[in-house]
Amino acid sequence: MNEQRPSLFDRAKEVLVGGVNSPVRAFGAVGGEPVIIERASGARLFDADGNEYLDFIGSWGAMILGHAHPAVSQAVAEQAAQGTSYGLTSELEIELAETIRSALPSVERIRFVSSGTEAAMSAIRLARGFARRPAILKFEGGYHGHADSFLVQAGSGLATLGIASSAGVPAAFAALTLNAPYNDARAVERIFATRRHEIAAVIVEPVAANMGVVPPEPGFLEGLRELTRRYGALLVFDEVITGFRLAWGGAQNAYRIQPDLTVLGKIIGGGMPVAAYGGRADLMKLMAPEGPVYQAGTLSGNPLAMRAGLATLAELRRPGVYEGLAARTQRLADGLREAAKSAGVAAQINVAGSLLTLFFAAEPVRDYASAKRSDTARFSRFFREMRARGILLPPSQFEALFLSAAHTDADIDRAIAAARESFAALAGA
Ligand code: KE4
Repeated sequence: MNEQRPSLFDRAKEVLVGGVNSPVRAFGAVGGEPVIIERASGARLFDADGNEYLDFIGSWGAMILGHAHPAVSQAVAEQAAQGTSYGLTSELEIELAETIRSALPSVERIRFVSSGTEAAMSAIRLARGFARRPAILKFEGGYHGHADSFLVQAGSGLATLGIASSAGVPAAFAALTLNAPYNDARAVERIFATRRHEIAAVIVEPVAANMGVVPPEPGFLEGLRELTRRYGALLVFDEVITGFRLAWGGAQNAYRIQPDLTVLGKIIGGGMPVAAYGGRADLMKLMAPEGPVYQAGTLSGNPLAMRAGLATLAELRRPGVYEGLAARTQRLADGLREAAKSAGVAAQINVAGSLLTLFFAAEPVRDYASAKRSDTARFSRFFREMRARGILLPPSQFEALFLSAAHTDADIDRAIAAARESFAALAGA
Protein backbone atom coordinates (compact mmCIF):
# COMPACT_ATOMS: atom_id res chain seq x y z
CA MET A 1 0.00 0.00 0.00
CA ASN A 2 1.48 3.40 -0.99
CA GLU A 3 1.96 5.41 2.23
CA GLN A 4 0.99 8.70 0.51
CA ARG A 5 -2.23 7.32 -0.93
CA PRO A 6 -4.96 6.92 1.69
CA SER A 7 -5.94 3.30 2.15
CA LEU A 8 -9.12 2.08 0.54
CA PHE A 9 -10.60 1.81 4.01
CA ASP A 10 -9.68 5.47 4.70
CA ARG A 11 -11.49 6.36 1.48
CA ALA A 12 -14.42 4.16 2.47
CA LYS A 13 -14.72 5.87 5.85
CA GLU A 14 -15.07 9.22 4.08
CA VAL A 15 -18.30 8.14 2.43
CA LEU A 16 -19.62 4.89 3.96
CA VAL A 17 -20.67 4.90 7.62
CA GLY A 18 -17.81 3.19 9.47
CA GLY A 19 -16.34 2.40 6.06
CA VAL A 20 -18.75 -0.48 5.60
CA ASN A 21 -22.23 -1.38 4.46
CA SER A 22 -22.75 -3.84 7.29
CA PRO A 23 -21.21 -3.38 10.76
CA VAL A 24 -19.46 -6.73 11.16
CA ARG A 25 -17.31 -5.99 8.10
CA ALA A 26 -15.48 -3.24 10.01
CA PHE A 27 -13.54 -5.86 12.03
CA GLY A 28 -14.28 -3.80 15.17
CA ALA A 29 -14.27 -6.87 17.39
CA VAL A 30 -11.02 -8.36 16.06
CA GLY A 31 -8.86 -5.30 15.34
CA GLY A 32 -6.72 -4.52 12.34
CA GLU A 33 -7.80 -2.90 9.11
CA PRO A 34 -10.67 -4.82 7.48
CA VAL A 35 -9.94 -6.62 4.25
CA ILE A 36 -11.39 -5.10 1.11
CA ILE A 37 -12.05 -7.74 -1.50
CA GLU A 38 -11.16 -7.40 -5.16
CA ARG A 39 -12.35 -10.81 -6.38
CA ALA A 40 -13.22 -14.29 -5.24
CA SER A 41 -13.06 -17.78 -6.67
CA GLY A 42 -13.92 -21.15 -5.19
CA ALA A 43 -12.92 -21.21 -1.51
CA ARG A 44 -10.67 -18.16 -1.91
CA LEU A 45 -10.89 -14.40 -1.53
CA PHE A 46 -8.35 -11.98 -2.99
CA ASP A 47 -8.07 -8.55 -1.40
CA ALA A 48 -7.15 -5.20 -2.92
CA ASP A 49 -3.61 -5.50 -1.53
CA GLY A 50 -2.96 -8.73 -3.41
CA ASN A 51 -3.44 -11.04 -0.43
CA GLU A 52 -5.11 -14.41 -0.88
CA TYR A 53 -7.27 -15.93 1.84
CA LEU A 54 -8.92 -19.28 2.38
CA ASP A 55 -12.46 -18.07 3.06
CA PHE A 56 -14.59 -19.37 5.94
CA ILE A 57 -17.08 -16.48 5.80
CA GLY A 58 -18.64 -17.49 2.49
CA SER A 59 -20.66 -14.28 2.34
CA TRP A 60 -22.23 -15.33 5.68
CA GLY A 61 -23.47 -18.60 4.25
CA ALA A 62 -24.72 -17.72 0.78
CA MET A 63 -21.72 -19.12 -1.07
CA ILE A 64 -22.24 -22.81 -0.26
CA LEU A 65 -20.89 -23.76 -3.71
CA GLY A 66 -17.88 -21.50 -3.33
CA HIS A 67 -17.33 -18.19 -5.09
CA ALA A 68 -17.87 -17.66 -8.84
CA HIS A 69 -19.17 -21.18 -9.44
CA PRO A 70 -19.23 -21.54 -13.26
CA ALA A 71 -22.86 -22.67 -13.36
CA VAL A 72 -23.99 -19.67 -11.30
CA SER A 73 -21.81 -17.14 -13.12
CA GLN A 74 -23.01 -18.40 -16.48
CA ALA A 75 -26.66 -18.26 -15.43
CA VAL A 76 -26.28 -14.68 -14.23
CA ALA A 77 -24.42 -13.61 -17.37
CA GLU A 78 -27.04 -15.17 -19.63
CA GLN A 79 -29.90 -13.55 -17.71
CA ALA A 80 -28.22 -10.14 -17.61
CA ALA A 81 -28.40 -10.08 -21.39
CA GLN A 82 -32.16 -10.67 -21.15
CA GLY A 83 -32.83 -8.00 -18.59
CA THR A 84 -32.07 -7.55 -14.91
CA SER A 85 -35.45 -6.53 -13.51
CA TYR A 86 -38.90 -6.48 -15.01
CA GLY A 87 -41.15 -5.24 -12.19
CA LEU A 88 -43.55 -7.89 -13.43
CA THR A 89 -43.68 -11.63 -12.88
CA SER A 90 -41.35 -13.97 -14.77
CA GLU A 91 -41.46 -17.75 -15.07
CA LEU A 92 -38.17 -17.87 -13.20
CA GLU A 93 -39.95 -16.91 -9.96
CA ILE A 94 -42.45 -19.72 -10.46
CA GLU A 95 -39.64 -22.19 -11.14
CA LEU A 96 -37.64 -21.30 -8.03
CA ALA A 97 -40.81 -21.33 -5.90
CA GLU A 98 -41.68 -24.81 -7.20
CA THR A 99 -38.17 -26.04 -6.48
CA ILE A 100 -38.28 -24.75 -2.91
CA ARG A 101 -41.77 -26.18 -2.33
CA SER A 102 -40.63 -29.58 -3.61
CA ALA A 103 -37.83 -29.49 -1.02
CA LEU A 104 -39.94 -28.10 1.86
CA PRO A 105 -43.45 -29.61 2.00
CA SER A 106 -44.39 -27.19 4.81
CA VAL A 107 -43.97 -24.32 2.34
CA GLU A 108 -47.24 -24.51 0.42
CA ARG A 109 -47.06 -20.88 -0.69
CA ILE A 110 -44.04 -18.60 -0.80
CA ARG A 111 -43.22 -14.93 -1.32
CA PHE A 112 -39.78 -13.78 -2.51
CA VAL A 113 -38.25 -10.63 -1.07
CA SER A 114 -34.74 -9.13 -1.18
CA SER A 115 -33.23 -9.75 2.25
CA GLY A 116 -33.58 -12.02 5.24
CA THR A 117 -34.66 -9.03 7.30
CA GLU A 118 -37.49 -8.32 4.90
CA ALA A 119 -38.55 -11.96 4.93
CA ALA A 120 -38.51 -12.33 8.71
CA MET A 121 -40.23 -8.98 9.22
CA SER A 122 -42.99 -9.97 6.79
CA ALA A 123 -43.45 -13.39 8.40
CA ILE A 124 -43.94 -11.75 11.79
CA ARG A 125 -46.40 -9.23 10.38
CA LEU A 126 -48.34 -12.13 8.89
CA ALA A 127 -48.29 -13.99 12.20
CA ARG A 128 -49.59 -10.91 14.03
CA GLY A 129 -52.26 -10.43 11.38
CA PHE A 130 -53.35 -14.05 11.63
CA ALA A 131 -53.30 -14.44 15.41
CA ARG A 132 -54.49 -10.90 16.10
CA ARG A 133 -51.93 -10.78 18.91
CA PRO A 134 -49.20 -8.13 19.32
CA ALA A 135 -46.22 -9.93 20.84
CA ILE A 136 -43.55 -12.27 19.48
CA LEU A 137 -41.16 -14.53 21.32
CA LYS A 138 -37.58 -14.92 20.12
CA PHE A 139 -34.44 -16.27 21.79
CA GLU A 140 -31.58 -14.43 23.47
CA GLY A 141 -28.79 -14.26 20.93
CA GLY A 142 -31.12 -15.09 18.06
CA TYR A 143 -30.84 -12.87 15.03
CA HIS A 144 -33.53 -12.40 12.42
CA GLY A 145 -32.31 -9.25 10.69
CA HIS A 146 -32.60 -5.63 11.74
CA ALA A 147 -36.36 -5.02 11.80
CA ASP A 148 -37.43 -3.23 14.99
CA SER A 149 -39.15 -6.28 16.44
CA PHE A 150 -35.96 -8.29 16.38
CA LEU A 151 -33.43 -5.86 17.84
CA VAL A 152 -34.02 -6.91 21.43
CA GLN A 153 -31.30 -9.11 22.97
CA ALA A 154 -30.29 -10.08 19.43
CA GLY A 155 -27.22 -11.92 18.26
CA SER A 156 -24.92 -11.49 15.25
CA GLY A 157 -23.68 -7.92 14.89
CA LEU A 158 -25.33 -6.73 18.13
CA ALA A 159 -23.58 -9.50 20.07
CA THR A 160 -20.35 -8.65 18.28
CA LEU A 161 -20.69 -5.00 19.31
CA GLY A 162 -21.78 -6.00 22.81
CA ILE A 163 -25.13 -4.19 22.61
CA ALA A 164 -28.36 -5.82 23.79
CA SER A 165 -30.67 -3.80 21.63
CA SER A 166 -30.65 -0.90 19.19
CA ALA A 167 -31.31 2.78 19.72
CA GLY A 168 -34.26 4.01 17.71
CA VAL A 169 -36.62 1.18 18.67
CA PRO A 170 -39.46 2.69 20.75
CA ALA A 171 -39.74 1.10 24.19
CA ALA A 172 -43.41 0.35 23.53
CA PHE A 173 -42.33 -1.63 20.49
CA ALA A 174 -39.47 -3.45 22.20
CA ALA A 175 -41.87 -4.47 24.98
CA LEU A 176 -43.70 -6.60 22.41
CA THR A 177 -40.60 -8.73 21.85
CA LEU A 178 -40.19 -11.40 24.50
CA ASN A 179 -37.00 -13.39 24.90
CA ALA A 180 -36.20 -16.80 26.33
CA PRO A 181 -32.89 -18.64 26.59
CA TYR A 182 -32.17 -20.91 23.60
CA ASN A 183 -32.58 -24.62 24.36
CA ASP A 184 -34.96 -23.84 27.23
CA ALA A 185 -38.49 -24.92 26.29
CA ARG A 186 -39.56 -24.73 29.93
CA ALA A 187 -38.75 -21.02 29.99
CA VAL A 188 -40.95 -20.64 26.90
CA GLU A 189 -43.73 -22.54 28.67
CA ARG A 190 -43.48 -20.20 31.68
CA ILE A 191 -43.80 -17.16 29.41
CA PHE A 192 -46.80 -18.61 27.60
CA ALA A 193 -48.43 -19.46 30.92
CA THR A 194 -48.63 -15.78 31.81
CA ARG A 195 -48.85 -14.13 28.37
CA ARG A 196 -50.55 -16.73 26.18
CA HIS A 197 -53.12 -14.30 24.78
CA GLU A 198 -50.47 -11.82 23.61
CA ILE A 199 -48.01 -14.03 21.71
CA ALA A 200 -48.60 -14.34 17.95
CA ALA A 201 -45.52 -16.39 17.15
CA VAL A 202 -42.31 -17.95 18.33
CA ILE A 203 -39.45 -17.31 15.89
CA VAL A 204 -36.39 -19.50 16.21
CA GLU A 205 -33.24 -20.40 14.33
CA PRO A 206 -33.63 -24.20 14.32
CA VAL A 207 -29.85 -24.31 14.64
CA ALA A 208 -28.70 -21.08 16.27
CA ALA A 209 -25.80 -19.54 14.34
CA ASN A 210 -25.82 -15.89 15.44
CA MET A 211 -24.53 -16.50 18.95
CA GLY A 212 -22.03 -18.76 17.33
CA VAL A 213 -23.30 -22.21 16.34
CA VAL A 214 -25.54 -23.75 19.00
CA PRO A 215 -27.47 -26.86 17.88
CA PRO A 216 -30.90 -27.56 19.36
CA GLU A 217 -30.81 -30.05 22.23
CA PRO A 218 -33.08 -33.10 21.92
CA GLY A 219 -36.67 -32.10 22.60
CA PHE A 220 -36.18 -28.34 22.26
CA LEU A 221 -37.69 -27.88 18.80
CA GLU A 222 -40.34 -30.52 19.52
CA GLY A 223 -41.19 -28.60 22.68
CA LEU A 224 -41.65 -25.36 20.75
CA ARG A 225 -43.89 -27.12 18.26
CA GLU A 226 -46.07 -28.52 21.02
CA LEU A 227 -46.23 -25.26 23.01
CA THR A 228 -47.14 -23.10 20.01
CA ARG A 229 -49.89 -25.53 19.06
CA ARG A 230 -51.19 -25.62 22.64
CA TYR A 231 -51.34 -21.82 22.96
CA GLY A 232 -52.49 -20.99 19.42
CA ALA A 233 -49.28 -19.24 18.37
CA LEU A 234 -47.41 -19.82 15.12
CA LEU A 235 -44.01 -21.50 14.96
CA VAL A 236 -41.66 -19.65 12.60
CA PHE A 237 -38.39 -21.31 11.59
CA ASP A 238 -35.81 -18.75 10.54
CA GLU A 239 -33.83 -20.86 8.06
CA VAL A 240 -31.97 -17.97 6.44
CA ILE A 241 -28.74 -19.75 7.39
CA THR A 242 -29.86 -23.39 7.74
CA GLY A 243 -32.10 -23.43 4.65
CA PHE A 244 -30.49 -25.67 2.00
CA ARG A 245 -27.34 -25.72 4.14
CA LEU A 246 -28.14 -28.24 6.83
CA ALA A 247 -29.79 -30.55 4.31
CA TRP A 248 -31.68 -30.32 1.04
CA GLY A 249 -34.57 -28.11 2.16
CA GLY A 250 -33.18 -27.30 5.56
CA ALA A 251 -33.22 -27.97 9.29
CA GLN A 252 -36.95 -28.77 9.32
CA ASN A 253 -36.19 -31.78 7.15
CA ALA A 254 -33.14 -32.77 9.18
CA TYR A 255 -35.02 -32.52 12.49
CA ARG A 256 -38.42 -33.56 11.08
CA ILE A 257 -40.32 -30.64 12.61
CA GLN A 258 -42.99 -28.88 10.55
CA PRO A 259 -43.15 -25.12 11.31
CA ASP A 260 -46.11 -22.98 10.30
CA LEU A 261 -43.91 -20.44 8.51
CA THR A 262 -40.34 -20.61 7.23
CA VAL A 263 -37.93 -17.77 6.48
CA LEU A 264 -35.24 -18.39 3.86
CA GLY A 265 -32.38 -16.40 2.33
CA LYS A 266 -28.66 -16.55 1.47
CA ILE A 267 -28.28 -19.89 -0.39
CA ILE A 268 -31.58 -19.63 -2.30
CA GLY A 269 -30.14 -16.56 -4.01
CA GLY A 270 -26.68 -18.00 -4.62
CA GLY A 271 -25.11 -14.71 -3.52
CA MET A 272 -27.71 -12.45 -5.13
CA PRO A 273 -30.30 -10.55 -3.03
CA VAL A 274 -32.99 -13.19 -2.59
CA ALA A 275 -34.91 -14.17 0.52
CA ALA A 276 -38.35 -15.61 1.05
CA TYR A 277 -41.04 -16.43 3.56
CA GLY A 278 -43.58 -19.14 3.12
CA GLY A 279 -45.64 -21.80 4.78
CA ARG A 280 -49.19 -23.00 5.26
CA ALA A 281 -51.43 -21.86 2.41
CA ASP A 282 -54.17 -20.74 4.80
CA LEU A 283 -51.67 -18.37 6.41
CA MET A 284 -49.94 -17.10 3.28
CA LYS A 285 -53.32 -16.30 1.67
CA LEU A 286 -53.65 -13.52 4.24
CA MET A 287 -50.92 -11.63 2.34
CA ALA A 288 -51.86 -9.01 -0.24
CA PRO A 289 -53.18 -9.16 -2.86
CA GLU A 290 -55.26 -12.08 -1.56
CA GLY A 291 -55.57 -10.89 2.01
CA PRO A 292 -55.35 -7.92 4.36
CA VAL A 293 -51.68 -8.17 5.43
CA TYR A 294 -49.59 -5.93 3.21
CA GLN A 295 -46.05 -6.47 1.91
CA ALA A 296 -44.47 -5.48 -1.41
CA GLY A 297 -41.08 -5.11 -3.07
CA THR A 298 -39.72 -3.51 -6.22
CA LEU A 299 -37.05 -6.14 -6.79
CA SER A 300 -38.85 -9.13 -5.28
CA GLY A 301 -38.36 -12.20 -7.48
CA ASN A 302 -35.74 -10.38 -9.52
CA PRO A 303 -34.99 -12.51 -12.61
CA LEU A 304 -31.20 -12.16 -12.32
CA ALA A 305 -31.34 -13.31 -8.70
CA MET A 306 -33.79 -16.08 -9.50
CA ARG A 307 -31.38 -17.51 -12.04
CA ALA A 308 -28.55 -17.46 -9.50
CA GLY A 309 -30.77 -19.26 -6.99
CA LEU A 310 -31.95 -21.85 -9.50
CA ALA A 311 -28.39 -22.58 -10.61
CA THR A 312 -27.23 -22.91 -7.00
CA LEU A 313 -30.00 -25.29 -5.97
CA ALA A 314 -29.48 -27.35 -9.11
CA GLU A 315 -25.86 -27.92 -8.07
CA LEU A 316 -26.88 -28.78 -4.50
CA ARG A 317 -29.10 -31.58 -5.79
CA ARG A 318 -26.08 -33.46 -7.06
CA PRO A 319 -25.45 -36.68 -5.10
CA GLY A 320 -22.99 -36.46 -2.24
CA VAL A 321 -22.80 -32.66 -1.91
CA TYR A 322 -24.17 -32.52 1.66
CA GLU A 323 -22.28 -35.60 2.76
CA GLY A 324 -19.03 -34.06 1.51
CA LEU A 325 -19.75 -30.75 3.24
CA ALA A 326 -20.49 -32.50 6.54
CA ALA A 327 -17.44 -34.75 6.30
CA ARG A 328 -15.04 -31.87 5.66
CA THR A 329 -16.62 -29.82 8.45
CA GLN A 330 -16.18 -32.71 10.86
CA ARG A 331 -12.56 -33.07 9.69
CA LEU A 332 -11.98 -29.41 10.48
CA ALA A 333 -13.70 -29.71 13.87
CA ASP A 334 -11.65 -32.76 14.83
CA GLY A 335 -8.44 -31.03 13.75
CA LEU A 336 -9.23 -27.86 15.66
CA ARG A 337 -10.14 -29.80 18.81
CA GLU A 338 -6.88 -31.73 18.69
CA ALA A 339 -4.85 -28.57 17.96
CA ALA A 340 -6.42 -26.63 20.84
CA LYS A 341 -5.96 -29.54 23.21
CA SER A 342 -2.31 -30.05 22.36
CA ALA A 343 -1.71 -26.32 22.87
CA GLY A 344 -3.55 -26.42 26.18
CA VAL A 345 -6.08 -23.83 24.97
CA ALA A 346 -9.62 -24.14 26.36
CA ALA A 347 -11.96 -24.35 23.38
CA GLN A 348 -15.44 -25.65 22.62
CA ILE A 349 -16.26 -26.49 19.03
CA ASN A 350 -19.92 -26.64 18.04
CA VAL A 351 -20.80 -28.18 14.69
CA ALA A 352 -24.02 -28.54 12.72
CA GLY A 353 -23.73 -29.79 9.14
CA SER A 354 -21.31 -27.40 7.44
CA LEU A 355 -21.55 -24.78 10.19
CA LEU A 356 -18.92 -24.55 12.92
CA THR A 357 -17.96 -22.18 15.73
CA LEU A 358 -14.81 -22.36 17.84
CA PHE A 359 -15.65 -20.84 21.22
CA PHE A 360 -12.76 -19.87 23.50
CA ALA A 361 -14.62 -21.31 26.45
CA ALA A 362 -13.86 -23.98 29.03
CA GLU A 363 -17.48 -25.15 29.36
CA PRO A 364 -19.97 -26.33 26.71
CA VAL A 365 -21.85 -23.57 24.89
CA ARG A 366 -25.58 -24.32 24.76
CA ASP A 367 -27.16 -20.83 24.81
CA TYR A 368 -26.34 -17.13 24.59
CA ALA A 369 -25.35 -16.80 28.25
CA SER A 370 -22.72 -19.52 27.91
CA ALA A 371 -21.60 -18.17 24.53
CA LYS A 372 -21.01 -14.75 26.10
CA ARG A 373 -18.70 -16.33 28.67
CA SER A 374 -16.23 -16.99 25.84
CA ASP A 375 -12.88 -15.23 25.92
CA THR A 376 -13.48 -12.79 23.07
CA ALA A 377 -10.01 -11.27 23.48
CA ARG A 378 -8.51 -14.68 22.80
CA PHE A 379 -10.83 -15.15 19.83
CA SER A 380 -9.65 -11.78 18.42
CA ARG A 381 -5.98 -12.76 18.81
CA PHE A 382 -6.69 -16.13 17.17
CA PHE A 383 -8.51 -14.39 14.31
CA ARG A 384 -5.48 -12.17 13.68
CA GLU A 385 -3.04 -15.09 13.87
CA MET A 386 -5.13 -17.05 11.37
CA ARG A 387 -5.49 -14.01 9.11
CA ALA A 388 -1.71 -13.61 9.10
CA ARG A 389 -1.54 -17.21 7.85
CA GLY A 390 -4.04 -16.57 5.06
CA ILE A 391 -7.09 -18.05 6.76
CA LEU A 392 -10.07 -15.71 7.00
CA LEU A 393 -12.53 -16.55 9.77
CA PRO A 394 -15.74 -14.61 10.42
CA PRO A 395 -14.54 -11.53 12.39
CA SER A 396 -16.64 -12.29 15.47
CA GLN A 397 -16.83 -14.90 18.19
CA PHE A 398 -20.61 -14.90 17.72
CA GLU A 399 -20.72 -15.95 14.08
CA ALA A 400 -20.32 -19.26 12.26
CA LEU A 401 -17.65 -20.59 9.97
CA PHE A 402 -19.34 -21.52 6.70
CA LEU A 403 -17.79 -24.28 4.62
CA SER A 404 -18.44 -24.60 0.90
CA ALA A 405 -18.36 -27.42 -1.61
CA ALA A 406 -15.22 -25.74 -2.97
CA HIS A 407 -13.21 -26.37 0.23
CA THR A 408 -10.98 -29.41 -0.31
CA ASP A 409 -9.42 -31.76 2.21
CA ALA A 410 -6.11 -30.00 1.50
CA ASP A 411 -7.75 -26.66 2.37
CA ILE A 412 -9.01 -28.14 5.64
CA ASP A 413 -5.59 -29.53 6.48
CA ARG A 414 -4.05 -26.12 5.73
CA ALA A 415 -6.53 -24.44 8.07
CA ILE A 416 -5.77 -26.98 10.80
CA ALA A 417 -2.02 -26.44 10.42
CA ALA A 418 -2.53 -22.67 10.66
CA ALA A 419 -4.72 -23.20 13.74
CA ARG A 420 -2.01 -25.32 15.37
CA GLU A 421 0.47 -22.47 14.98
CA SER A 422 -2.10 -19.88 16.04
CA PHE A 423 -3.05 -21.79 19.19
CA ALA A 424 0.64 -22.11 20.02
CA ALA A 425 1.03 -18.36 19.64
CA LEU A 426 -1.90 -17.86 22.03
CA ALA A 427 -0.54 -20.33 24.54
CA GLY A 428 2.84 -18.63 24.39
CA ALA A 429 1.33 -15.16 24.84
P1 KE4 B 1 -30.20 -10.13 5.92
O1 KE4 B 1 -31.23 -9.05 6.11
O2 KE4 B 1 -28.83 -9.73 6.46
O3 KE4 B 1 -30.14 -10.63 4.47
O4 KE4 B 1 -30.64 -11.42 6.75
C1 KE4 B 1 -30.92 -11.26 8.11
C2 KE4 B 1 -30.81 -12.61 8.82
C3 KE4 B 1 -31.96 -13.27 9.18
N1 KE4 B 1 -31.93 -14.47 9.81
C4 KE4 B 1 -30.74 -15.06 10.09
C5 KE4 B 1 -30.74 -16.39 10.79
C6 KE4 B 1 -29.52 -14.43 9.73
O5 KE4 B 1 -28.34 -15.04 10.04
C7 KE4 B 1 -29.54 -13.19 9.08
C8 KE4 B 1 -28.28 -12.46 8.67
N2 KE4 B 1 -27.04 -13.08 9.01
C9 KE4 B 1 -25.93 -12.20 9.27
C10 KE4 B 1 -24.72 -13.05 9.66
N3 KE4 B 1 -24.96 -13.88 10.78
C11 KE4 B 1 -25.65 -11.30 8.10
C12 KE4 B 1 -24.26 -10.68 8.09
C13 KE4 B 1 -24.33 -9.19 8.32
O6 KE4 B 1 -25.16 -8.74 9.15
O7 KE4 B 1 -23.51 -8.48 7.67
